[in-house]
Amino acid sequence: MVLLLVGLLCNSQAQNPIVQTNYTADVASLVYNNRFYIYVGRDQASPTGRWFNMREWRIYSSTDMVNWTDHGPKLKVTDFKWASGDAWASQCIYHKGKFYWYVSVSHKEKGGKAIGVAVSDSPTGPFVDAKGSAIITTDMTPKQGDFDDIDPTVFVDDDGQAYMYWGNGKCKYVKLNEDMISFSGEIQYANVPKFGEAPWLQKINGKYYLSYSSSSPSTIEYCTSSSPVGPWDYRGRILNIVENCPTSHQAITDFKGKWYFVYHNGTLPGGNGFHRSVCIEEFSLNPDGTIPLLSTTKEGVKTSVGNLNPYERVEAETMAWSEGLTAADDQNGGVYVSGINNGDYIKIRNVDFGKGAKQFIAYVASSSKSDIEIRIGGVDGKIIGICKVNSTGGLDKWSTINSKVKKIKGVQDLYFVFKGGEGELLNIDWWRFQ
Ligand code: FUB
Repeated sequence: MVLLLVGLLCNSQAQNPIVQTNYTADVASLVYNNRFYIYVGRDQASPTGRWFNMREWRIYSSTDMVNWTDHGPKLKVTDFKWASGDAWASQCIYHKGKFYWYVSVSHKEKGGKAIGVAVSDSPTGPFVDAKGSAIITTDMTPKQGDFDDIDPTVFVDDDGQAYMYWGNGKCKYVKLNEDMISFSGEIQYANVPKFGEAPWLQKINGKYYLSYSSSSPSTIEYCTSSSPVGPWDYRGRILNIVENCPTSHQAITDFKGKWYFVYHNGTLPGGNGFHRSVCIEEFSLNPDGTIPLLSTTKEGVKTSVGNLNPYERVEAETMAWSEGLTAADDQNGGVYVSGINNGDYIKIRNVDFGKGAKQFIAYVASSSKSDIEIRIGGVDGKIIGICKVNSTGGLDKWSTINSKVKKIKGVQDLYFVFKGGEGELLNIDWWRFQ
Protein backbone atom coordinates (compact mmCIF):
# COMPACT_ATOMS: atom_id res chain seq x y z
CA MET A 1 0.00 0.00 0.00
CA VAL A 2 2.81 2.39 0.99
CA LEU A 3 4.65 1.47 -2.22
CA LEU A 4 1.49 2.08 -4.26
CA LEU A 5 1.06 5.50 -2.68
CA VAL A 6 4.69 6.36 -3.35
CA GLY A 7 4.19 5.20 -6.96
CA LEU A 8 1.08 7.32 -7.40
CA LEU A 9 2.80 10.33 -5.84
CA CYS A 10 5.76 9.91 -8.20
CA ASN A 11 3.54 9.60 -11.26
CA SER A 12 1.44 12.60 -10.26
CA GLN A 13 4.65 14.70 -10.51
CA ALA A 14 6.08 12.85 -13.52
CA GLN A 15 6.57 14.50 -16.84
CA ASN A 16 9.13 12.04 -18.27
CA PRO A 17 8.79 10.13 -20.53
CA ILE A 18 6.70 12.75 -22.30
CA VAL A 19 4.71 10.18 -24.28
CA GLN A 20 3.06 7.32 -22.39
CA THR A 21 0.77 6.06 -25.18
CA ASN A 22 3.49 4.69 -27.50
CA TYR A 23 7.17 3.85 -27.35
CA THR A 24 9.06 6.69 -29.01
CA ALA A 25 12.77 6.99 -29.91
CA ASP A 26 15.46 8.87 -31.85
CA VAL A 27 13.95 12.27 -31.27
CA ALA A 28 14.61 15.36 -33.40
CA SER A 29 13.09 18.72 -32.54
CA LEU A 30 11.91 21.65 -34.65
CA VAL A 31 10.47 24.97 -33.55
CA TYR A 32 8.03 26.52 -35.99
CA ASN A 33 5.37 29.19 -35.42
CA ASN A 34 5.67 29.14 -31.62
CA ARG A 35 5.23 25.40 -31.47
CA PHE A 36 7.85 22.81 -30.45
CA TYR A 37 7.61 19.72 -32.69
CA ILE A 38 9.33 16.43 -32.11
CA TYR A 39 9.80 13.83 -34.82
CA VAL A 40 10.32 10.32 -33.47
CA GLY A 41 10.56 6.74 -34.60
CA ARG A 42 8.05 4.39 -33.03
CA ASP A 43 9.41 1.28 -31.30
CA GLN A 44 6.95 -1.47 -32.24
CA ALA A 45 8.79 -4.61 -31.14
CA SER A 46 6.64 -7.24 -29.41
CA PRO A 47 6.93 -7.09 -25.60
CA THR A 48 9.56 -9.85 -25.72
CA GLY A 49 11.19 -8.53 -28.92
CA ARG A 50 14.96 -8.08 -28.63
CA TRP A 51 15.71 -6.14 -31.80
CA PHE A 52 14.32 -2.95 -33.34
CA ASN A 53 10.94 -3.19 -35.01
CA MET A 54 10.32 0.31 -36.35
CA ARG A 55 7.95 0.90 -39.24
CA GLU A 56 6.81 4.51 -38.87
CA TRP A 57 7.74 7.94 -37.59
CA ARG A 58 5.30 9.99 -35.52
CA ILE A 59 5.06 13.70 -34.74
CA TYR A 60 4.18 15.25 -31.37
CA SER A 61 4.02 18.95 -30.56
CA SER A 62 3.58 21.36 -27.67
CA THR A 63 3.16 25.09 -27.18
CA ASP A 64 3.89 24.95 -23.43
CA MET A 65 6.47 22.10 -23.13
CA VAL A 66 4.29 20.18 -20.68
CA ASN A 67 1.24 19.12 -22.72
CA TRP A 68 2.02 17.10 -25.86
CA THR A 69 -0.32 16.48 -28.81
CA ASP A 70 0.07 13.29 -30.81
CA HIS A 71 -0.20 14.09 -34.55
CA GLY A 72 0.02 10.43 -35.50
CA PRO A 73 2.19 8.41 -37.87
CA LYS A 74 2.98 11.05 -40.50
CA LEU A 75 5.63 9.05 -42.34
CA LYS A 76 6.09 5.32 -42.88
CA VAL A 77 8.87 3.21 -44.35
CA THR A 78 6.38 2.20 -47.07
CA ASP A 79 6.29 5.85 -48.23
CA PHE A 80 9.79 5.19 -49.63
CA LYS A 81 9.23 2.59 -52.37
CA TRP A 82 12.95 1.82 -52.51
CA ALA A 83 13.19 1.08 -48.77
CA SER A 84 12.78 -2.36 -47.24
CA GLY A 85 12.20 -1.42 -43.59
CA ASP A 86 13.56 0.12 -40.41
CA ALA A 87 12.26 3.59 -39.55
CA TRP A 88 15.49 4.53 -37.78
CA ALA A 89 16.60 7.99 -36.72
CA SER A 90 15.40 11.06 -38.60
CA GLN A 91 15.31 14.86 -38.51
CA CYS A 92 12.83 17.33 -40.00
CA ILE A 93 14.02 20.84 -40.86
CA TYR A 94 12.33 23.94 -42.29
CA HIS A 95 13.90 25.64 -45.30
CA LYS A 96 12.44 28.19 -47.71
CA GLY A 97 8.80 27.33 -47.08
CA LYS A 98 9.21 23.55 -47.10
CA PHE A 99 9.69 20.93 -44.42
CA TYR A 100 12.34 18.30 -45.27
CA TRP A 101 12.26 15.12 -43.23
CA TYR A 102 15.54 13.18 -43.54
CA VAL A 103 15.30 9.55 -42.48
CA SER A 104 17.41 6.40 -42.03
CA VAL A 105 16.00 3.21 -43.57
CA SER A 106 17.20 -0.09 -45.02
CA HIS A 107 17.70 -0.16 -48.80
CA LYS A 108 15.83 -2.84 -50.80
CA GLU A 109 18.33 -3.35 -53.62
CA LYS A 110 21.65 -2.09 -52.32
CA GLY A 111 21.29 -3.53 -48.82
CA GLY A 112 22.63 -1.75 -45.75
CA LYS A 113 21.23 1.48 -44.47
CA ALA A 114 20.42 4.51 -46.57
CA ILE A 115 19.21 8.07 -46.13
CA GLY A 116 16.06 9.36 -47.81
CA VAL A 117 14.09 12.58 -47.55
CA ALA A 118 10.39 13.38 -47.56
CA VAL A 119 8.97 16.86 -48.13
CA SER A 120 5.85 18.75 -47.10
CA ASP A 121 4.38 22.26 -46.99
CA SER A 122 3.43 21.76 -43.35
CA PRO A 123 5.35 20.57 -40.24
CA THR A 124 2.77 17.82 -39.77
CA GLY A 125 2.53 16.71 -43.38
CA PRO A 126 1.39 15.17 -45.60
CA PHE A 127 4.95 14.18 -46.46
CA VAL A 128 5.97 12.53 -49.74
CA ASP A 129 9.26 11.00 -50.84
CA ALA A 130 11.06 14.05 -52.28
CA LYS A 131 13.48 12.21 -54.55
CA GLY A 132 12.08 8.77 -55.28
CA SER A 133 15.48 7.30 -54.36
CA ALA A 134 18.02 7.54 -51.54
CA ILE A 135 20.37 10.51 -51.13
CA ILE A 136 23.00 8.32 -49.49
CA THR A 137 23.47 4.58 -49.99
CA THR A 138 25.92 2.20 -48.38
CA ASP A 139 27.99 1.73 -51.56
CA MET A 140 29.05 5.40 -51.53
CA THR A 141 31.68 4.88 -48.83
CA PRO A 142 33.95 1.97 -47.78
CA LYS A 143 32.03 -0.54 -45.67
CA GLN A 144 32.81 -0.49 -41.96
CA GLY A 145 29.76 -2.14 -40.39
CA ASP A 146 26.09 -2.92 -40.95
CA PHE A 147 24.73 0.51 -40.06
CA ASP A 148 27.24 2.86 -41.68
CA ASP A 149 24.72 5.29 -43.09
CA ILE A 150 22.17 6.23 -40.46
CA ASP A 151 21.10 9.18 -38.34
CA PRO A 152 21.04 12.23 -40.63
CA THR A 153 21.14 15.75 -39.21
CA VAL A 154 20.76 18.71 -41.56
CA PHE A 155 21.70 22.28 -40.74
CA VAL A 156 21.30 25.32 -42.99
CA ASP A 157 23.85 28.04 -42.26
CA ASP A 158 23.13 31.78 -42.42
CA ASP A 159 24.58 31.94 -45.96
CA GLY A 160 22.00 29.37 -47.12
CA GLN A 161 24.46 26.45 -47.44
CA ALA A 162 22.99 23.22 -46.06
CA TYR A 163 25.17 20.53 -44.48
CA MET A 164 24.19 16.95 -43.76
CA TYR A 165 26.08 14.95 -41.13
CA TRP A 166 25.35 11.29 -40.45
CA GLY A 167 26.96 7.97 -39.70
CA ASN A 168 27.62 5.12 -37.33
CA GLY A 169 31.16 4.54 -36.12
CA LYS A 170 32.45 7.31 -38.37
CA CYS A 171 30.94 10.76 -38.64
CA LYS A 172 30.42 11.77 -42.29
CA TYR A 173 29.19 14.95 -43.90
CA VAL A 174 28.38 16.52 -47.27
CA LYS A 175 27.22 19.89 -48.54
CA LEU A 176 23.66 19.57 -49.79
CA ASN A 177 22.64 21.25 -53.04
CA GLU A 178 19.98 23.95 -53.09
CA ASP A 179 17.34 21.32 -53.93
CA MET A 180 18.03 19.83 -50.45
CA ILE A 181 17.76 16.31 -51.90
CA SER A 182 21.18 15.88 -53.53
CA PHE A 183 24.78 16.74 -52.65
CA SER A 184 27.94 18.04 -54.30
CA GLY A 185 31.54 17.12 -53.68
CA GLU A 186 33.11 14.19 -51.91
CA ILE A 187 31.72 12.65 -48.73
CA GLN A 188 33.96 13.94 -45.92
CA TYR A 189 34.74 12.57 -42.47
CA ALA A 190 34.59 14.70 -39.32
CA ASN A 191 37.28 13.99 -36.77
CA VAL A 192 35.33 13.92 -33.50
CA PRO A 193 36.33 11.77 -30.51
CA LYS A 194 34.09 9.00 -29.14
CA PHE A 195 31.70 9.24 -32.11
CA GLY A 196 29.08 6.50 -32.17
CA GLU A 197 26.04 7.87 -34.02
CA ALA A 198 23.23 10.43 -33.71
CA PRO A 199 24.99 13.64 -34.83
CA TRP A 200 23.08 16.89 -34.21
CA LEU A 201 24.53 20.01 -35.83
CA GLN A 202 23.47 23.52 -34.80
CA LYS A 203 24.76 27.08 -34.41
CA ILE A 204 24.56 28.85 -31.05
CA ASN A 205 25.72 32.44 -30.69
CA GLY A 206 27.84 32.26 -33.85
CA LYS A 207 29.56 29.00 -32.86
CA TYR A 208 28.88 25.54 -34.38
CA TYR A 209 27.97 22.72 -32.00
CA LEU A 210 28.10 19.06 -32.99
CA SER A 211 26.62 16.74 -30.39
CA TYR A 212 26.39 12.97 -30.85
CA SER A 213 26.17 9.70 -29.00
CA SER A 214 29.19 7.56 -28.22
CA SER A 215 29.22 3.87 -29.09
CA SER A 216 26.96 1.58 -27.07
CA PRO A 217 26.15 1.91 -24.18
CA SER A 218 25.89 5.49 -25.31
CA THR A 219 26.70 8.74 -23.62
CA ILE A 220 26.08 12.09 -25.30
CA GLU A 221 29.22 14.08 -26.11
CA TYR A 222 29.84 17.30 -28.00
CA CYS A 223 32.36 19.40 -29.90
CA THR A 224 32.38 23.00 -31.06
CA SER A 225 33.97 24.76 -34.01
CA SER A 226 34.10 28.16 -35.67
CA SER A 227 33.11 26.47 -38.95
CA PRO A 228 30.28 24.05 -39.87
CA VAL A 229 32.88 21.61 -41.22
CA GLY A 230 35.32 21.74 -38.30
CA PRO A 231 38.01 21.30 -37.14
CA TRP A 232 36.10 20.24 -34.04
CA ASP A 233 37.21 20.81 -30.45
CA TYR A 234 35.94 18.22 -28.00
CA ARG A 235 34.04 20.02 -25.21
CA GLY A 236 32.82 17.21 -23.00
CA ARG A 237 29.88 15.04 -22.03
CA ILE A 238 26.26 16.20 -21.91
CA LEU A 239 24.60 13.00 -20.70
CA ASN A 240 25.74 9.80 -19.03
CA ILE A 241 24.34 6.40 -20.06
CA VAL A 242 20.55 6.55 -19.75
CA GLU A 243 18.34 4.23 -17.70
CA ASN A 244 17.46 0.87 -19.14
CA CYS A 245 18.65 1.51 -22.69
CA PRO A 246 22.03 1.13 -24.43
CA THR A 247 21.35 3.76 -27.12
CA SER A 248 20.93 7.46 -26.62
CA HIS A 249 19.82 9.98 -29.21
CA GLN A 250 19.54 13.70 -28.53
CA ALA A 251 18.27 17.00 -29.87
CA ILE A 252 19.02 20.41 -28.37
CA THR A 253 16.72 23.35 -29.03
CA ASP A 254 15.79 26.71 -27.52
CA PHE A 255 12.14 27.66 -27.27
CA LYS A 256 10.49 30.70 -25.69
CA GLY A 257 13.77 31.73 -24.04
CA LYS A 258 14.71 28.35 -22.54
CA TRP A 259 16.99 25.52 -23.63
CA TYR A 260 15.70 21.95 -23.88
CA PHE A 261 17.61 18.71 -24.16
CA VAL A 262 15.51 15.94 -25.70
CA TYR A 263 16.58 12.28 -25.59
CA HIS A 264 15.25 8.77 -25.03
CA ASN A 265 15.58 6.15 -22.31
CA GLY A 266 13.84 2.90 -21.37
CA THR A 267 11.86 4.00 -18.34
CA LEU A 268 8.24 3.55 -19.45
CA PRO A 269 6.77 0.28 -18.07
CA GLY A 270 7.95 -2.53 -20.37
CA GLY A 271 10.77 -0.28 -21.53
CA ASN A 272 14.24 -1.38 -22.68
CA GLY A 273 16.58 -0.81 -25.63
CA PHE A 274 13.86 -1.71 -28.12
CA HIS A 275 10.97 -0.08 -26.24
CA ARG A 276 12.31 3.42 -25.74
CA SER A 277 10.67 6.66 -24.69
CA VAL A 278 11.41 10.30 -25.32
CA CYS A 279 12.17 12.55 -22.34
CA ILE A 280 12.98 16.25 -22.00
CA GLU A 281 15.18 18.18 -19.59
CA GLU A 282 15.29 21.96 -19.37
CA PHE A 283 18.78 23.45 -18.92
CA SER A 284 20.83 26.65 -19.11
CA LEU A 285 23.95 27.13 -21.15
CA ASN A 286 26.95 28.03 -19.03
CA PRO A 287 27.98 31.71 -19.29
CA ASP A 288 30.92 30.71 -21.54
CA GLY A 289 28.53 28.91 -23.94
CA THR A 290 29.45 25.40 -22.85
CA ILE A 291 26.74 22.82 -22.20
CA PRO A 292 26.62 21.40 -18.65
CA LEU A 293 26.50 17.71 -17.81
CA LEU A 294 22.78 17.03 -17.48
CA SER A 295 20.89 14.54 -15.33
CA THR A 296 17.90 12.53 -16.42
CA THR A 297 14.83 13.18 -14.26
CA LYS A 298 11.34 11.78 -13.87
CA GLU A 299 9.98 15.30 -13.27
CA GLY A 300 11.20 16.57 -16.68
CA VAL A 301 9.98 20.07 -17.53
CA LYS A 302 8.72 21.55 -14.27
CA THR A 303 7.50 24.94 -15.44
CA SER A 304 5.25 25.33 -18.43
CA VAL A 305 5.92 28.16 -20.90
CA GLY A 306 2.23 28.69 -21.65
CA ASN A 307 -1.29 27.83 -20.62
CA LEU A 308 -3.81 25.66 -22.41
CA ASN A 309 -7.07 27.22 -23.59
CA PRO A 310 -9.92 24.82 -22.72
CA TYR A 311 -12.50 26.89 -24.61
CA GLU A 312 -11.07 25.81 -27.97
CA ARG A 313 -11.36 22.27 -29.24
CA VAL A 314 -8.56 20.31 -27.57
CA GLU A 315 -7.51 17.04 -29.16
CA ALA A 316 -7.95 14.33 -26.51
CA GLU A 317 -4.47 13.06 -27.39
CA THR A 318 -3.08 16.25 -25.85
CA MET A 319 -1.75 15.32 -22.44
CA ALA A 320 0.92 15.95 -19.83
CA TRP A 321 0.58 12.44 -18.42
CA SER A 322 -1.70 9.46 -18.75
CA GLU A 323 -2.00 5.99 -17.39
CA GLY A 324 -3.50 2.87 -18.90
CA LEU A 325 -4.84 4.21 -22.16
CA THR A 326 -3.36 4.46 -25.63
CA ALA A 327 -3.51 6.52 -28.82
CA ALA A 328 -5.14 5.04 -31.91
CA ASP A 329 -4.85 6.22 -35.51
CA ASP A 330 -7.90 6.43 -37.77
CA GLN A 331 -7.82 5.75 -41.51
CA ASN A 332 -7.72 9.48 -42.36
CA GLY A 333 -4.56 10.10 -40.34
CA GLY A 334 -6.47 11.35 -37.29
CA VAL A 335 -5.55 10.33 -33.76
CA TYR A 336 -7.90 9.62 -30.84
CA VAL A 337 -7.57 8.24 -27.33
CA SER A 338 -8.48 4.59 -27.09
CA GLY A 339 -7.97 1.52 -24.91
CA ILE A 340 -9.64 3.28 -21.97
CA ASN A 341 -10.46 1.00 -19.04
CA ASN A 342 -11.81 1.60 -15.56
CA GLY A 343 -9.38 3.76 -13.55
CA ASP A 344 -7.33 5.05 -16.50
CA TYR A 345 -6.75 8.77 -16.56
CA ILE A 346 -5.40 11.74 -18.53
CA LYS A 347 -3.69 14.73 -16.92
CA ILE A 348 -3.55 18.11 -18.69
CA ARG A 349 -1.39 20.77 -17.04
CA ASN A 350 -1.85 24.53 -16.82
CA VAL A 351 -5.40 24.74 -18.12
CA ASP A 352 -6.50 28.36 -17.97
CA PHE A 353 -10.21 28.43 -17.10
CA GLY A 354 -10.13 32.24 -16.85
CA LYS A 355 -13.36 33.49 -15.28
CA GLY A 356 -14.92 30.08 -15.20
CA ALA A 357 -16.36 27.17 -17.18
CA LYS A 358 -19.92 25.91 -16.91
CA GLN A 359 -20.06 23.03 -19.33
CA PHE A 360 -17.87 20.20 -20.60
CA ILE A 361 -18.29 18.89 -24.15
CA ALA A 362 -16.59 15.82 -25.61
CA TYR A 363 -16.69 13.84 -28.85
CA VAL A 364 -16.76 10.17 -27.91
CA ALA A 365 -17.58 6.68 -29.18
CA SER A 366 -18.77 3.98 -26.82
CA SER A 367 -20.58 0.68 -26.59
CA SER A 368 -21.33 0.83 -22.86
CA LYS A 369 -22.05 3.16 -19.95
CA SER A 370 -19.22 4.92 -18.18
CA ASP A 371 -18.33 8.13 -16.35
CA ILE A 372 -15.71 10.72 -17.12
CA GLU A 373 -14.85 12.25 -13.75
CA ILE A 374 -13.57 15.76 -14.28
CA ARG A 375 -11.16 16.53 -11.47
CA ILE A 376 -8.85 19.36 -10.56
CA GLY A 377 -5.38 19.12 -9.01
CA GLY A 378 -4.96 15.34 -8.91
CA VAL A 379 -6.37 11.92 -9.82
CA ASP A 380 -8.06 12.13 -6.42
CA GLY A 381 -8.59 15.87 -6.66
CA LYS A 382 -11.84 17.81 -6.40
CA ILE A 383 -14.56 16.59 -8.78
CA ILE A 384 -16.02 19.50 -10.73
CA GLY A 385 -18.31 17.38 -12.86
CA ILE A 386 -19.14 13.86 -13.97
CA CYS A 387 -19.88 13.42 -17.64
CA LYS A 388 -22.15 10.42 -18.15
CA VAL A 389 -21.33 8.40 -21.25
CA ASN A 390 -23.98 6.11 -22.76
CA SER A 391 -23.51 3.76 -25.69
CA THR A 392 -23.22 5.67 -28.95
CA GLY A 393 -23.73 2.41 -30.84
CA GLY A 394 -20.11 1.24 -30.85
CA LEU A 395 -16.50 2.22 -30.36
CA ASP A 396 -16.52 3.55 -33.94
CA LYS A 397 -19.81 5.49 -33.72
CA TRP A 398 -19.00 9.04 -32.68
CA SER A 399 -21.26 11.46 -30.89
CA THR A 400 -21.02 14.73 -28.94
CA ILE A 401 -21.87 14.54 -25.25
CA ASN A 402 -21.88 17.21 -22.56
CA SER A 403 -22.32 17.78 -18.86
CA LYS A 404 -22.51 20.66 -16.42
CA VAL A 405 -19.44 21.47 -14.35
CA LYS A 406 -19.05 23.43 -11.12
CA LYS A 407 -17.65 26.83 -11.91
CA ILE A 408 -13.89 26.56 -11.97
CA LYS A 409 -11.59 29.56 -12.39
CA GLY A 410 -7.94 30.32 -13.10
CA VAL A 411 -5.07 28.06 -14.12
CA GLN A 412 -5.54 24.45 -12.99
CA ASP A 413 -4.20 20.97 -13.65
CA LEU A 414 -7.12 19.05 -15.11
CA TYR A 415 -7.70 15.31 -14.83
CA PHE A 416 -10.14 13.08 -16.70
CA VAL A 417 -10.57 9.87 -14.70
CA PHE A 418 -12.53 7.13 -16.46
CA LYS A 419 -14.85 4.93 -14.44
CA GLY A 420 -16.98 2.00 -15.59
CA GLY A 421 -17.31 -1.76 -15.76
CA GLU A 422 -15.22 -4.43 -17.42
CA GLY A 423 -13.51 -3.95 -20.79
CA GLU A 424 -12.93 -0.93 -23.00
CA LEU A 425 -15.17 1.92 -21.97
CA LEU A 426 -14.96 4.54 -24.70
CA ASN A 427 -12.84 6.38 -27.26
CA ILE A 428 -12.40 10.17 -27.13
CA ASP A 429 -11.47 12.35 -30.08
CA TRP A 430 -11.63 15.86 -28.59
CA TRP A 431 -13.06 17.92 -25.74
CA ARG A 432 -13.65 21.52 -24.72
CA PHE A 433 -15.33 23.59 -22.04
CA GLN A 434 -17.70 26.48 -22.44
O1 FUB B 1 16.54 3.44 -33.48
C1 FUB B 1 17.46 2.77 -34.27
C2 FUB B 1 18.85 3.34 -34.08
O2 FUB B 1 19.20 3.25 -32.70
C3 FUB B 1 19.01 4.81 -34.39
O3 FUB B 1 19.13 5.09 -35.76
C4 FUB B 1 20.18 5.17 -33.56
O4 FUB B 1 20.34 6.52 -33.39
C5 FUB B 1 19.90 4.41 -32.29
O5 FUB B 1 19.09 5.13 -31.43
